[in-house]
Amino acid sequence: MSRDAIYTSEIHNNGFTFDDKVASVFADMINRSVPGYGQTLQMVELLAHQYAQQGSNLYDLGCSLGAATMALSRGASGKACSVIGVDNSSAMVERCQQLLKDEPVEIRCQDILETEIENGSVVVLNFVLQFVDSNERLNLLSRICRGLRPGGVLILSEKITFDDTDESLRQIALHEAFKRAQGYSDMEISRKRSALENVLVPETLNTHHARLQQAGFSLSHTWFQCFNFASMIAVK
Ligand code: GEK
Repeated sequence: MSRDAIYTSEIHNNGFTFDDKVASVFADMINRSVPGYGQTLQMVELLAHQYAQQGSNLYDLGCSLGAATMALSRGASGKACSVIGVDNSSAMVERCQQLLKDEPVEIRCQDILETEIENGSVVVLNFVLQFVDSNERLNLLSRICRGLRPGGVLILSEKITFDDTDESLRQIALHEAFKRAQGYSDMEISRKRSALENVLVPETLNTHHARLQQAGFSLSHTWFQCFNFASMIAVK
């Protein structure tokens, strides 16, 4: 796995994009930046095992290098499901298709706002909705809900914010301590924070749950949280 050193020395004026440089170190970057990332993947497999319905479609929207796509595929094995990973970064998709070339999954280069969701039983948005324009989020979740079979689920993992300023500051400090413990320097942490400004737009758990309800899901709850990262499950 190539080590992420993108923010060690360079000046980044263009914000953050999922280009070839990011794709080439992405596995290392996400593992060392998102506390609990490995746990979310393990549980995507378990949740797919629990909720994948025979002969249905499973979607990993914003699949990057396909880690959650593989978790879906393993979790649903034996149920004749079609597993579809979608990402609009060609750098990610090319690597993903290469990495998963022997796996029974389809990887598409497409904007998830354009992906038709049909006959679904499990849809995953693993740290992706946070990059979607705020005005498009409800529409996307509504389309996902409509494309699910009854009893189907959405697994939604996100970086989150907090209404309480003190809690927010504490959780951000803990996340930064996590990144330092993973070997990132204060300079790298601060450059990455600036690059993600207005690119990754996090929201509170309350906002997410209210929107999931508005989108048509019958219930949702938070099954995981580590500092300012959380994962929810919403059931149609
Ligand atoms: C994982 N889920 O390893 N359409 C398609 N792809 C998009 C869009 C969009 N509109 N917006 C962002 N992406 C993965 C990790 S990373 C999370 C997901 C992170 C894609 C983008 O190209 C990138 O590959 C991914 O969403 C976000 O479980 O970097 O923090």
